[in-house]
Amino acid sequence: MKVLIGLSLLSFVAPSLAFPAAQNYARNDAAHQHPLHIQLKPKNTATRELVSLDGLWDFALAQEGNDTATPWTSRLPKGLEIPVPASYNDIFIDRKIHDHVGWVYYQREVIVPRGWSDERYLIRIEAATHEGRIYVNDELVAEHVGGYTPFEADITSLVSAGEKFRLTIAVNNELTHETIPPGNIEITEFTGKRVQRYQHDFYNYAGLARSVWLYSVPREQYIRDVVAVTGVDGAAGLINYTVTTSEGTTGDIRITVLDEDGTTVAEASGAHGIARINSVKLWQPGAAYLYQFVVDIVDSDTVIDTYSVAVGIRTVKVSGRQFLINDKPFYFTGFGKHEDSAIRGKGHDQAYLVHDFQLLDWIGANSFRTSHYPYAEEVMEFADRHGIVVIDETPAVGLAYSIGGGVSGGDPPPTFSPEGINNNTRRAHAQAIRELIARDKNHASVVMWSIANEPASNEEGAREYFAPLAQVARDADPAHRPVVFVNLGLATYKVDRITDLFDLICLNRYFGWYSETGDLEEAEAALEEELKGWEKKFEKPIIFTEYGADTMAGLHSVFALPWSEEYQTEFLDMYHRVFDRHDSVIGEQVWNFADFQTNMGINRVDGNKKGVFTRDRKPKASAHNLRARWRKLIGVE
Ligand code: BDP
Repeated sequence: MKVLIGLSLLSFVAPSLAFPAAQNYARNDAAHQHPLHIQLKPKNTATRELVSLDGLWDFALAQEGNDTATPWTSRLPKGLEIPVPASYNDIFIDRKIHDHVGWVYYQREVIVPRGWSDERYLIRIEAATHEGRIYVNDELVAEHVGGYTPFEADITSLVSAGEKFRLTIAVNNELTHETIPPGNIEITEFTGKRVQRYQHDFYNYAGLARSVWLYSVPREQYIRDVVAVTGVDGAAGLINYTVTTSEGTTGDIRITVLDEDGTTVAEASGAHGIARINSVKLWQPGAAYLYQFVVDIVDSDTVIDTYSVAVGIRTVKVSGRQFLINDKPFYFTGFGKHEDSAIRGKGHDQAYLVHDFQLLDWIGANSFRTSHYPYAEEVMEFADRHGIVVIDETPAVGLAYSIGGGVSGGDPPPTFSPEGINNNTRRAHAQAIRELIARDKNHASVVMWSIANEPASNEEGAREYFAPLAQVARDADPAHRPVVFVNLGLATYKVDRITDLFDLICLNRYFGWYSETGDLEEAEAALEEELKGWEKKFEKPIIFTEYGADTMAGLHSVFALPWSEEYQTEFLDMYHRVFDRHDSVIGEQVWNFADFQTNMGINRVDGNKKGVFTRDRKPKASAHNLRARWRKLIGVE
């Protein structure tokens, strides 16, 4: 077995073995390249109505072995009911559903409110993991590839106000070498089963894990998108804005900015412009302040459409080895997280949302990374309101075949190749970057974009693959936030090929866990050496975006041996000692906030146990140490 320094040994045996066979997998390219026509999150306003379609839906698996979705043209067989939002895998006591590879169907009846006869109305799916199709009665009306960003269907011409229709959402969980994240489907040797393999270390939860909406906007003149880029000019705050409206819009655009008391603090007009707030109150980490940026379309003194976006005014900048928020150096404390809880899988849950942020506050975390995919938009809004800083990540995880090679001991296949991560994967990746930024561009909490987690940045082809993608991110963000990728332990400063393309260095390191296991003295020396190497090579700030040790809650050891709560505590202390010796380190995000589910394998017992909290959010011993350190660091003690 190859010895890999600081490499995470994941719980899968990846395509060591062979590249995935090309999938006979129909994709409607045109459909999945389309951006949302109405980008704004559905919301009740004086001119828009919203009907939640969350609740219990009928559910069925597609016939076995199908490679393409059979359009569903009738009622689903009676029997299974499923909650939306939730991943479907752990809901039923049925291994076939848990392990299913392919399409599933969600179905329910929907009535368009009869008062909507003069409106336009749409179905919006916040996420269908990883591919979704919307059917109205028997008709396919929309399709989307990419499991963590929203899509929509305008159904105005298909169903009249007051009418009932059958809504079916088909969802496919298959991952191929050309999807983001990538994977491959293996046909088992003896029984010929189709099994989903993937390189990433979290369970491939699938289904409708976020909300589904039916909502209305005015029929002809409506707001499609708002971009609000903030700046500061002395004591004043600036909102440089662009409003996009429907083609038929003839009305005037009127902007009103309200403070938290509802007082008008700025006004502007026109589709582009700058709203100026004299004596601005800044959005600060730990002290959020949000203005309502209200956009009206006004025609002959009547408000035709109105929508408001919460805007936090703050600046973000990398300067030398510092990360500045509002021109003050910022030090990140916190975690890489997951959307993960028992039974729901990745299902969005408001109780977990609020409780997780309570725990972040309790422990002194001022930030987290949306490892390894965009989270529900409600999470971003909550972070905006509560002053938590976010590193916002795409679902590009598992783009390194070397990890599987390391585990299996065989020679890994090259990652970037026609049979592996290729031009089609890159197109899907570019799309994932654009959709993330299109959705999250106005969130004050988001201070940078992470376009990939642990790709094979040391391999041939990495630069050709990533240079255009870094540019996609830069072009997509009107606010020009810093762009990063998260570096894999194997891609040390000696062999990495892409770091110069990015604004900061984000390192995931596991000295003392995957290498130097149990030997913190040796691990400390290795970490020190690695950090010095990066510092010498680049004049950029460094964030440790992952470091952690699997820890079995309740396991104790006087020797602080691996897996014990004592080991996790001493392990984290060791990393902190090293960080404190280096001014280049401007952030620490422990892996992980909580234990989470992964594929079962010989390296994982009921999932990944690197959580500082258990899966049901109970603190392990290290939580108390972190709390003491972080609260002091962020100045709340
Ligand atoms: C890193 C990955 C993360 C894993 C972690 C681990 O970024 O997703 O869960 O290692 O091995 O490689 O625990």
